Amino acid sequence: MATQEEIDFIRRLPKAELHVHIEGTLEPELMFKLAERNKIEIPYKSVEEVRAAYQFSNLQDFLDIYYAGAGILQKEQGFYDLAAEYFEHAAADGVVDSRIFFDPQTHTDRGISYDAVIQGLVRAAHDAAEKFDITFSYVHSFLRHLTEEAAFESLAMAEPYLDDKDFYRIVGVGLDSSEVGNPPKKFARVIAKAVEMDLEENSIHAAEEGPPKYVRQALKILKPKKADRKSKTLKPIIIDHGNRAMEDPALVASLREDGVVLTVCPLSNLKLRVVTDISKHPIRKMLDAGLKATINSDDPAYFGGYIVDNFVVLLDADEIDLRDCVTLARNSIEASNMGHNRKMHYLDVLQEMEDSLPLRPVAGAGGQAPRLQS
Ligand code: ES4
Ligand code: ZN
Repeated sequence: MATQEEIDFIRRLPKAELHVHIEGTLEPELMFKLAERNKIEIPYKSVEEVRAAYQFSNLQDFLDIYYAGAGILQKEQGFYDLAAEYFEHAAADGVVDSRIFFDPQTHTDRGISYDAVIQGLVRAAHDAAEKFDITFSYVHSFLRHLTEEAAFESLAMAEPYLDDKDFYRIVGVGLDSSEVGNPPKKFARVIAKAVEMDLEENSIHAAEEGPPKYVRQALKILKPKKADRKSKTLKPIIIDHGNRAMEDPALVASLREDGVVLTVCPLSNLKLRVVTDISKHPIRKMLDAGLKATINSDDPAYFGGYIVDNFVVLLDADEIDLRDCVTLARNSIEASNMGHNRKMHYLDVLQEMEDSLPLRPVAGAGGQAPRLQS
């Protein structure tokens, strides 16, 4: 098991969280509070009963419960409270920048205005930025089980908020929800439209449950066109999850060559049975293949932990050591969209923290990976 000192070390690592769904941060306690405030009946008697219901056998199983939970969010203040609680957790875990997905269609399809959603989320983010050392951006995600047309309609709702980028910080679009049968190419045109609207920091959930070819499709959609590549500073290509890409060696090679960032979510993978056992998690293979993996919490209220817990579950299983933790944190800071000086500062901090660690044993010497004692 990880020692307290090791957990503290991970917590102190400056980290960017690149993959968290704000609706997935709805803790049962807040669920009850909002249900009472909005006079909504929920089919559970207690917080414990809700937590006990969070047993999933696959992604769809989870999504059904997740969308039902999100139905409790009704007003701007609810979205504020939701995000405010997330930022408290994130800051306590050493997150210095959050790239947050939100699912507008989940709310607008039941009559909640886009304005209520985004104003609540953004107000909480600015309050958090004042209170903590944290910056943020929002990613407008499309539900891939719905139609392309619905995604176009949803994208149009974001338009009034795109001019004030400093305030709203909607920086890109995402693609989430039921993956198998809803390949990235279904949304190629709407993502191209988003790019025309200057939404460029896009990412696609791919090969969480779906086949490696979905990652190939996603790369085709996300790769900047040659003309754009020259004129603009290069942003990394981001694939959310990407687990099953590891089944395809040629794909792994191209992910490495293009420096594609993978936003990996270990507790999510365990809870949704993407892996049967943490020792079967692809993170080790990803790191050994030189891929830019990062660690993220996905839906922390549903999967049993925030970002530090996601590092710790891998450390506990000896899939990674503390030097890997530094690498993973460094990958996240490098991939984040924070300002240059801020980025350089955190990279310096990470270097110092890495230098403070005991050296790894020489390969073949039979030594154990270094641990920190408490
Ligand atoms: C999600 Cl874990 C996961 N996968 C796909 N879509 C999602 N939306 C929220 N969590
Ligand atoms: Zn996700």
